[in-house]
Amino acid sequence: MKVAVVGATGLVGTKILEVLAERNFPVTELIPVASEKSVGKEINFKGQKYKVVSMQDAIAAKPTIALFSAGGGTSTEWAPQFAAVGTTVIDNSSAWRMDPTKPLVVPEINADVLTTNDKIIANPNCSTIQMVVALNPLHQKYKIKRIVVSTYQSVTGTGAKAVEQLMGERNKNTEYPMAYKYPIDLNVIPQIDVFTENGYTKEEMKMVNETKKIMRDDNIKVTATTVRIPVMGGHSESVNVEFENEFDLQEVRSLLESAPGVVVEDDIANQIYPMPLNAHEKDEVFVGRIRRDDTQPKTLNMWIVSDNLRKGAATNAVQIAEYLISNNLV
Ligand code: 2RA
Repeated sequence: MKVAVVGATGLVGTKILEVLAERNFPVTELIPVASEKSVGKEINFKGQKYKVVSMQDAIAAKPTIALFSAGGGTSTEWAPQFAAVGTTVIDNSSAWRMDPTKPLVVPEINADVLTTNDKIIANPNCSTIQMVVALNPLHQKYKIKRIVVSTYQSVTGTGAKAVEQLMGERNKNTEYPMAYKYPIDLNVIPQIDVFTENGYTKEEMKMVNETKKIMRDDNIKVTATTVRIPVMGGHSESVNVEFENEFDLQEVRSLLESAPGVVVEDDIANQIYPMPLNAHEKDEVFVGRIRRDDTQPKTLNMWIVSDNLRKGAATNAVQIAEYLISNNLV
């Protein structure tokens, strides 16, 4: 299968290539695409060198699937042009996520919405993906009423420049780019993306809106505070969730232990709980600190950690592509 990776030289694009190789995705021809300045650069895929090509050349090659991670502007301009030649685009940007004509997919939850007509498929925001993977099995059983989430997000979510800033500060280098307005090492920044007129950031509103679309329930109330922290391995989330119906804590644990894509790490007697250090380079969503919120009925607290470059982006996108193949949708 001809597969294009658009944004092939970025953090997520590079991870997409890794995941495609790891999962032995049936790539017969790889078409790496990046900005004009990167055209001609060589990338490695499964021990073979490939030259980065332009968007126009990639479209002319008519790939079956194009995995995009190149920002919203690029996706808005170019995804329809790939779709016009019959390519199915799976896009990591926020450009199409809330478009009512485009599916927003986490395979463990709502891949059944996909049809052969879907030529542009949106990959949800990383912080949304890990939360809904953990919460969906509980929603199915107890029906979620309200979610209060605070996130602790890796600098890798911002990209290579942010990683350079963190490493530069930490190693006391004199030269490094500033991805943030403030120092990030030994600090936390309570802002991810720009502020909107309601005082929330775009990142927070992504969690609010995408959760309802993926879980197909507009009645779910979500309020979020998203924070950038100086770690590499993944995003962490403190989630307080109120249900319509009463739950049993042991049953909650069992539901999570048997949930697709979830690993429960919850043994406080031995200080076992999820951490980005352990989630790094893994594809699962790790859940721990599971406990009842005694301050109000039918309410639970939990801690959710996942590698944002993997399940939060590359792995989820490749899993969508795998679903398309296994269900003859491409
Ligand atoms: C972030 N979720 O972490 C956003 C985009 N990757 O910055």
